[in-house]
Amino acid sequence: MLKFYYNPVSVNARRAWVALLEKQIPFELILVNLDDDQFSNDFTAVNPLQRVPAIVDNGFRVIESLAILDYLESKYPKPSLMPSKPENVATVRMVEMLAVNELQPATIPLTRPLVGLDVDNQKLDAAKERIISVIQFYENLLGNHSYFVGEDITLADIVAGTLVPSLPLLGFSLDVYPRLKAWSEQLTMRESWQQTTPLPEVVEAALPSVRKILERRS
Ligand SMILES: N[C@@H](CCC(=O)N[C@@H](CS)C(=O)NCC(=O)O)C(=O)O
Repeated sequence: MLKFYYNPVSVNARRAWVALLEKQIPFELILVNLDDDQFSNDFTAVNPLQRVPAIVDNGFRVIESLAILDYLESKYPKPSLMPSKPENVATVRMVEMLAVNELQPATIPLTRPLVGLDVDNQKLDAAKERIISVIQFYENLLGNHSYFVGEDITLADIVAGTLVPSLPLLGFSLDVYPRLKAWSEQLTMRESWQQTTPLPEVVEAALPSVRKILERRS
């Protein structure tokens, strides 16, 4: 059975987890405690970069969440989470890359105070501006559709939709983005989102390890 290495508070892992559930792929959930278990010999053998997520499927190892999503889509094409029309492929990729390269890094300055780390006000303001640019772009892109590409969920919704709904928890309201807010509420009602939402006590318990990770990266 496919092995999925994850941690419940990892956004990177959650996008792969949601895709596994949406595709109804049977998998074994393997917890990697981010309080240094990521550096163990066993896990380093799975991912030499020592990060979650990782999967091993029939002995084939994949690291990097977006690569995992592409692998799952190719290997388990039904139900499809990737459209085929060129414009739609581009839309999915744009949404994914903006989430991973722009939005996710911009949430770090907002997260730092929550784990007791200081944050430079200039960096905080720049991060907020970045977040506004991305979510305004998402808001426009959604138009009157239920999802980024029409009426069916795709990888775009999974990647952005495992980040955007957390923005209010970081003090960033979605109230002035009504389409994105409705999209976000609709996604969080799906079984795959409900199953992968970390419990508040799990988040609370993970704060010291999140702090250590952020300290190492700054
Ligand atoms: N680009 C990677 C990022 C993976 C990543 O940073 N994972 C974090 C958890 S969200 C991690 O395992 N951090 C452990 C550490 O930094 O020690 C992906 O998309 O899979």
